[in-house]
Amino acid sequence: MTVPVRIDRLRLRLVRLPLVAFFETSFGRVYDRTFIVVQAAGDGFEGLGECVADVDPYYSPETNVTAWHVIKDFLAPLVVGRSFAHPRDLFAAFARVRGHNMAKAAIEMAAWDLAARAANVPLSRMLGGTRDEIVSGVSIGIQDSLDQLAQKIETELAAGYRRIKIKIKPGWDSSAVEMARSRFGGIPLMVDANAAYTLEHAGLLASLDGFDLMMIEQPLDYEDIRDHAELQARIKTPICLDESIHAPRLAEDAIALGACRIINIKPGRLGGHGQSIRVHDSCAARGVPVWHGGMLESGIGRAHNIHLASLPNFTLPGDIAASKRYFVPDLIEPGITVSSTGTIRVPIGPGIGVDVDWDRLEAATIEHYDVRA
Ligand code: NPG
Repeated sequence: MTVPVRIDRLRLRLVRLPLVAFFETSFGRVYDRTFIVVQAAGDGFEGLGECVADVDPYYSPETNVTAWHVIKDFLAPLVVGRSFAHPRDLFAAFARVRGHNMAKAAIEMAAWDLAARAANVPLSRMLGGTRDEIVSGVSIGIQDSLDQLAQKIETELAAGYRRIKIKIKPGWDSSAVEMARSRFGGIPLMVDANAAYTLEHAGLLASLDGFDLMMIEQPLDYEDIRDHAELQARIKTPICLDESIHAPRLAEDAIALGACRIINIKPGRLGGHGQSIRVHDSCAARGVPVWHGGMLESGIGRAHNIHLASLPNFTLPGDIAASKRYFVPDLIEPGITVSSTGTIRVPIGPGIGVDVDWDRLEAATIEHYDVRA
């Protein structure tokens, strides 16, 4: 099927928004989020994308500064003034540029939104989505105390979230899991290490087997696929890979090597919706479930994620939660909401199907840059 998309102009905005509450991973603590919003215009329509690169290169090698540079100087010239038979063709058009998936994804996803708006269909339909609501879980950062963690878990369970993910790092692992299990019983529980361990910690990680976790996410370094395979052979808890999987081929290799039994899909990490669908499909063909990660996105990126997570092999609750957990107000109005049973409705309007509050976006913009044909 062709879904023609033409890009006449790109506008980049560097945006900063304060977070409602700090978020701490094994990389450190953040209080606000700085990111790039891409507006892609063509044929009288405009699509939006959000770049998930951060201020620092701790989660991935990209930062806002590298993404801005790569989009402006290398990627934009490859697409502005051009027509494509389908938005998935943008990734191939970027092939000369190595890496920089988050920069590529921001443009590619804006092109999908643009194409879906021009075709007057919800993005989920164009992506191959099959459900009208998704099941939502939360990611709870590292806290100052176990009591604080307990309070957060209690609040999120009361809000209806269907799975709790606890961030762990050496020194904040078994005690946090033990507390969560003893206070909250058999809740759907998982942990995310953000690559904070090495194989030397295999004994400690194996000791988590007793807690019946749904999975342990990215325990080892992002290049250690073989070590993950060795670890998986030594522990019962399924390993889920995130950081390590930045190309469809790596997902196939990791599964073939037994390095993971679950994969986290984030379109920013993979280079956009097209690459994410490839990973989704190859996992489905291999009987490996996927779920949708989160990168503290504003409502723009969050809406994209919801549409993607409506595909059939997203069978586990993801990290896509309500806007109010992150930004009050969000860049979209109304924000994304979660029902009392932990579900989010997939927007049904054209494209990403949410309304940007342009005054808010303008007020949050630090810098902008236009590329025209
Ligand atoms: O709810 O959006 C969310 C956050 C989910 O834990 C989450 N994200 O490692 O997956 C991660 C982590 C993250 C957030 C990583 C921001 C990098 C930046």
